[in-house]
Amino acid sequence: MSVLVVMPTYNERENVAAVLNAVRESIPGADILVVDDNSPDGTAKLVNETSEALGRIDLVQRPGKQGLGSAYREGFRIAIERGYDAVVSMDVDLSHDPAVILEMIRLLEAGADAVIGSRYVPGGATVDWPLHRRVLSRWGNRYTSRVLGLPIRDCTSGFRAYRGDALARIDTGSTTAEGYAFLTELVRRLVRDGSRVAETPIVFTDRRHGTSKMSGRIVVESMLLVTRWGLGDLFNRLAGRGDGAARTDRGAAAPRGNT
Ligand SMILES: Nc1nc2c(ncn2[C@@H]2O[C@H](COP(=O)(O)OP(=O)(O)OP(=O)(O)O)[C@@H](O)[C@H]2O)c(=O)[nH]1
Ligand SMILES: [Mg+2]
Repeated sequence: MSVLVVMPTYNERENVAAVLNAVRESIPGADILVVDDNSPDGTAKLVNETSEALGRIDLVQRPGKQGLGSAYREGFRIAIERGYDAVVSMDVDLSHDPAVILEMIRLLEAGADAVIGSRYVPGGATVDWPLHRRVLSRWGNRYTSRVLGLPIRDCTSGFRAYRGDALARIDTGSTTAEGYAFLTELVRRLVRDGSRVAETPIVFTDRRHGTSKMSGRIVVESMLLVTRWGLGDLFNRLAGRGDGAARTDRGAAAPRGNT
């Protein structure tokens, strides 16, 4: 499979070179695309230097901070346009272990349309996260799965692999969420499309360098959007329209990886 690893960056100067090197080492055949929002800390300069050393690293530079959702929309648009078989997404703060990418690609080859690196399946974990982040993520995910009827335990993990054709089918360009709600928006579309979504365990480690971009606004956006989507589904079901429930035509949620 031809693979593109898409990485959004905002002020990741202390992490970006290490992540790029680790990805190239884990999966030497993969191309890399960094989407940077004019990070004031000079992340882009480090990407260019690393690119000269490693090759096959593209950088998209945007004029200013536009959010995680927008960065992925841009990265996925390019991935689809270039016809990659598989597209990987990951954070650039060393929270996601690039060694897992190979397992994700293996699961795509075994028939999954998308693979989510999941903290909430057996074998998955979060390490070093403060209690409030653990509680927010765990209960946020429980709420999300329940309200949207999604058979997925970690809807907000940004560490994923998708088949390029599955991404193209769900029209990622028309998504609207700005923050990590974008990740839920994609899972919801995949499941409704009938895509096979697998989860494979990951151990998520809190960033050691740089600062978090999580904000109250992004959390509120996620809660409001999930609630709005859930109410919309409920309304459609009550109104007798068939599009309210999660569909599983293509066998969504199976296979479940090595869980
Ligand atoms: N291009 C771009 N990247 C972003 C933006 N916001 C966050 N990122 C990147 O997206 C990845 C995930 O970021 P977030 O999920 O917001 O969380 P985070 O900043 O890693 O926060 P913590 O995990 O709490 O440390 C990281 O690589 C960030 O640098 C943005 O507005 N634009
Ligand atoms: Mg992070």
